[in-house]
Amino acid sequence: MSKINRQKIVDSVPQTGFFGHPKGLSTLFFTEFWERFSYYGMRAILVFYMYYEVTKGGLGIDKSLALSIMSIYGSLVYMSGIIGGWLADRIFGSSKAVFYGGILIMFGHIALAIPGSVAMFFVSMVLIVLGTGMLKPNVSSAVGELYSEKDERRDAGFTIYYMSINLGGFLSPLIVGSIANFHIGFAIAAVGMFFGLLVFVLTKKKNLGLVGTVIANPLSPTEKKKTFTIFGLAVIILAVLCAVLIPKGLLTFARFINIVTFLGILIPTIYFVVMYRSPKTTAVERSRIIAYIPLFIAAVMFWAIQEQGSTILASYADTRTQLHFAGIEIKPAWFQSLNPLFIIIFAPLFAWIWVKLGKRQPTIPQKFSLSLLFAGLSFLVILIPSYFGGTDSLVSPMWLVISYLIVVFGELCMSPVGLSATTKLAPAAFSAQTMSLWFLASAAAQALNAQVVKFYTPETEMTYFGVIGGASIVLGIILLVLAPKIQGYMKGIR
Ligand code: C3H
Repeated sequence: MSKINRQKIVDSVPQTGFFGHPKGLSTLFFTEFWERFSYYGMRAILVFYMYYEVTKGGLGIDKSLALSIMSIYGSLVYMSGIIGGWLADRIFGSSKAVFYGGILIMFGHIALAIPGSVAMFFVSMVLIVLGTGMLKPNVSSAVGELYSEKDERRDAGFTIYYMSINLGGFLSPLIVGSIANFHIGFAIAAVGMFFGLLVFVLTKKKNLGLVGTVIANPLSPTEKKKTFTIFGLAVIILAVLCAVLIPKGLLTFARFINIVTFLGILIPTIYFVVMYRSPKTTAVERSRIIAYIPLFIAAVMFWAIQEQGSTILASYADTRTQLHFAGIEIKPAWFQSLNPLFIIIFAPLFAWIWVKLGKRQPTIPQKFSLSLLFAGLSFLVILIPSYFGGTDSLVSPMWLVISYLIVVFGELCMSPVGLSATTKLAPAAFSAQTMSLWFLASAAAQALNAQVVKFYTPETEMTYFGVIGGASIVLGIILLVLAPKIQGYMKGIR
């Protein structure tokens, strides 16, 4: 997008009206709040819906398979952001992408709300994966469009926006998780997305001005024709392959999970190779790409542990934790609210610490290393009750609370730093795709989790948490040792 276009967009937005920020931030805040409310509300009960027996209202899927499906689901949601970003950049602009994405998501939740079968579950999964891929990266980039390049409120704007994500992620597991019937829970998620769409449609004209309406790099009519032909052919080939391979038993759940894991690793690798070898990438930028690789690997390790909060730890909450505590009956889904609650409480503290430390604050690689140490500790701490009480008796919910708290310290060293590091380290010719690259770390992490979670059973619990937690700590230490070297490769970026 040209500089003139950028300024024109900024000028079309009322520059105050939401906590001293552009008014458009309120539209994006509430749209994302409701989208995350629906997504995380759904995810808080989905794992239980999959593995609970049919008599208890579930689908009766094998637990280990259910945990893998949760992971590939999460991975695909982040991978599809590449398609969503592309559609916005080249065909209809981010505003329309957000709207269409929201519609797909709402129908995805409606599909789950209808008591049905495993088939309905997969229809919903496709709708939500595509819808979120269209909505999420485009709402995030719209936040960036609200501010001029020199506007100092930009970082604070992103922090407010991060709060909307976590406010949605905090409230919905409490509400959706308290409903005894899964389908009513999913219906609440659908209503949430409906409110998000309503906010977006009713306020965008007044608050967002031209934001999201400019197509950054539109396809020419010939390119459009070619793209639609390729896309149509790809859909037909995929449909035929599924129609042939599924009945013959050649495309099973397990194989599909393996394919997604493979893609989760392949796609970011291709991104790196293409960026590194591109003639548009300068020597300094090549050095920064080298620096970004260990940071990306660290991010994959971190998100692999953090995301197990909604799979392995959710199952741990359901089957290994005392759910009657201090006279209250705790719903297992409520534990999903802990991470966002701690983020809301501690994000301002971390922001304050970094400002206070100023130039003495840890470097980007050091912060990434810290986040791995915290992530590792969050798994090791769960070994304590098993070590002293064995894996047969139920443990106090406090252990999970402590684990979720520790991982949040890591998240606050990684998540806000990661996005800004990505934008700073990316070669100029690829700057538009940096948001997708960062989300791909999450996609790769969950693609790997789809394989890793298969090793979790109550019997293997201690080895499972010990090995993964230990691996994260070892990687964190290696990163700490390499930090000065990585910093050198970053060529002046801090
Ligand atoms: O969703 C995002 O864009 C980024 N994720 C976050 O901000 C997380 N802190 C959300 S917490 C979690 C993924 C969902 C909570 O309902 C739970 C992790 C255990």
